[in-house]
Amino acid sequence: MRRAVRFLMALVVALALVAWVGSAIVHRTTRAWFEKDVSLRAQLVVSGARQALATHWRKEQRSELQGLLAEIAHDERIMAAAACAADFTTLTRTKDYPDQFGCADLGPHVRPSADSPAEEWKAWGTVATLPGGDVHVSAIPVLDAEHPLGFVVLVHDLSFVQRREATTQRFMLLAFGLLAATAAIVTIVTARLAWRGWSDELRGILRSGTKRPEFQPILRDVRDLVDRIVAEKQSDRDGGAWTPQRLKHTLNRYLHGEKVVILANREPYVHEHTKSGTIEVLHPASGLVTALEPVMRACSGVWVAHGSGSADKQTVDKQSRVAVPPGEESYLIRRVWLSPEEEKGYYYGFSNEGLWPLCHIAHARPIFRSEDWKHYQAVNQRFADAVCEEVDSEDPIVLVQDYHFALAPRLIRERLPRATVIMFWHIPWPNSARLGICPWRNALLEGMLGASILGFHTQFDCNNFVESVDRFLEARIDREQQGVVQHGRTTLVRPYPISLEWPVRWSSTTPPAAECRRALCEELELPPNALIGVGVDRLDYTKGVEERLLAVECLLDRYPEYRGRFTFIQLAAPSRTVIERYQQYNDSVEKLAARINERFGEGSYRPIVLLRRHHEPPVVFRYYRAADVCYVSSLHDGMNLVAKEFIAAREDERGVLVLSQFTGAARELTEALIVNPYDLGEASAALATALTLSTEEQRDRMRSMRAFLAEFNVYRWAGRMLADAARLRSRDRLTGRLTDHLAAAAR
Ligand code: ADQ
Repeated sequence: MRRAVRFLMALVVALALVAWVGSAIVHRTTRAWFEKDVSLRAQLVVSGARQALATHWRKEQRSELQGLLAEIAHDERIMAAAACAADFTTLTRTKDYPDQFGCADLGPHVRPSADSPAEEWKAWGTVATLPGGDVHVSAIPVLDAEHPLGFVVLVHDLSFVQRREATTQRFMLLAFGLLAATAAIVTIVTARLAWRGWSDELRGILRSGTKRPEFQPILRDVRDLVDRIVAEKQSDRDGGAWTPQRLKHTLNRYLHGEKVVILANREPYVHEHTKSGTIEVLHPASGLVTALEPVMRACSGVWVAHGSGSADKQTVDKQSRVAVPPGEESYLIRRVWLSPEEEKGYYYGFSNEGLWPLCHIAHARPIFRSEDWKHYQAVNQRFADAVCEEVDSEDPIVLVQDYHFALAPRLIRERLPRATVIMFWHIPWPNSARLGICPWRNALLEGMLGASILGFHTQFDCNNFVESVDRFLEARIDREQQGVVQHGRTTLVRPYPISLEWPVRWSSTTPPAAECRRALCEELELPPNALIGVGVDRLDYTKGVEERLLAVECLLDRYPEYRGRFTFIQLAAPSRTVIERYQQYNDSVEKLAARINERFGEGSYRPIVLLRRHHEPPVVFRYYRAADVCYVSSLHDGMNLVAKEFIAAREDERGVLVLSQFTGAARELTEALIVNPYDLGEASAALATALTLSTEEQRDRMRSMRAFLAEFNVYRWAGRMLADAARLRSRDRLTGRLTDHLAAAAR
């Protein structure tokens, strides 16, 4: 209806425009015609009366001439007439003859010059406006046997022309309007009939599932379009920023209260025994947990994870579940227990000595042992089973997290064929040549393709994955849909760059920047005017901690003014310490820090403060807030949430982020100072720039990055992924019903 009104309005405007232009043309054309007619008429009148006129003229019979003119002026359209002598004096004129058309004024138009011969005399006419309306004035020569006697002036009333013009215009407009309206109605009716026929046909095909080959491309496009429109409409309706409420709302709409099951190796809350015999709850240092925990708090459900804390077993119920967060209890952790051999083979071995270095370009050699692989397979099966025990429908939504569970999507699908499994890979995906190192690459790819959606941080990782499938598996790549089709099932491969909750809850409980700074300087015995740099990492060789410390050394080397003033604080949570490579890394970082401190330390000044322990998030946020610069120097990183946390912590819009170009975050946080961490000259120069950046420049950069993070937060990340999954599921449900229906019909 609205569309029809809009169409009619457009039609009316178009018609008005056409009518306006049309009437101007009609006016000009008819006016020219009428003027020509009047001129000819005047000449006819004069030539009809020429004989009599010439006779009275010659005899200078003025009263007879006057009578003749009065007779001519009897014509209803001729208002007045005058007879002018060859010398332009007035011989006679009718009673109401207008003064402005004097013989002397008109004469030169008839006779161009005083000695013009008879053949140069010519009739002349013009239109003039009198108070009563327009008139046409014609001056026509009167000749007597080739000898000019003078000329007659006839003044024609043109009001009849205006009347006729108005009538013609009215008629034309009416005819035109009728024509246009008829054309519009015919067009609308034809279009509606055609549209209805086409959409009936399409609907019929969609409903019946008929596989008419000629319609298949159109149907796919229509489905895509409908999906996209629905998605856009939904997000428009939700509107505004992504918040926990909006995520909850989105999930309620799509999932109708069903719970989400997350499978991740790391649990968000670890219960540990303390030395004093009590139990404490710790937040592990993990980017995955940092990102997913707020999502889980927003949408509830079950988080299936390895129970790794020393007091974990004491805090669960009979089903190995515990409600978290402490005091809030909005979702459950289902803990899975692993034997030390399982943990060694699956976690430390295959996951962290094999897959982790395989996926990161950080010059660590991947180690693949077949015993580790066996454990990896078995543990994946155990976790997949645990997930299947926790679901509450035949087609649940399951979020499988990270490289510890590459096989789980297929294992879950085997037990729950209708599940919508989203696998999110938090680390980079290697190119196919590098993946080729792994003896079980095909099994990994097959396992992951059990998912309905495969998410990576960047398009680059998606491309690498698709290229690997193309190289190693029998599968079709659907580039248009960004998917892989295998055994008739499609796995969408999409980028979903992860982020933080916004605002980060620790930010609101952290004291203001000046206070954090003062407390920190006191604690570390730094002078109040110290320049502070900060790094926050798990102690992992991919994080480039060595390169970072070397860049600080280079800074002090090249810019001596910072010696004694600049202190770099490295918070380093020990990680995977069972693995030899990590022990070596720990040692070499410690040695390096000691060497730099030895070289540039003086009195109580030490340029590097290495705090090698786990810090709870509120403490980490104090460091972020106190710092002048945060340096994230990963050699390769899926995203890197430390960079985003630093920005989130800086409500004061101060501080500078120096960020490695090899992080996923560098693609989003473009206002950071982006560096190649291997290039110590460049990195140290960036640190020096950061320390001298004006407060306005700091503010502008921070403001822009904070605005980005506020919009692209973790609720959006989860919301988009879950909404995509839910849409896939409703489509699968439809297809499932269709298949059942067709199967029943075939029986
Ligand atoms: P991680 O490799 O764990 O994550 P990252 O994204 O940097 O890396 O997150 C680390 C988290 O641990 C942050 O929340 C940080 O505050 C915390 N943390 C680090 N050091 C700490 C310390 N000393 N004490 C306490 N907490 C500390 C993986 C990928 C990343 C990806 C995330 C999320 O390797 O690329 O960004 O998953 O997908």
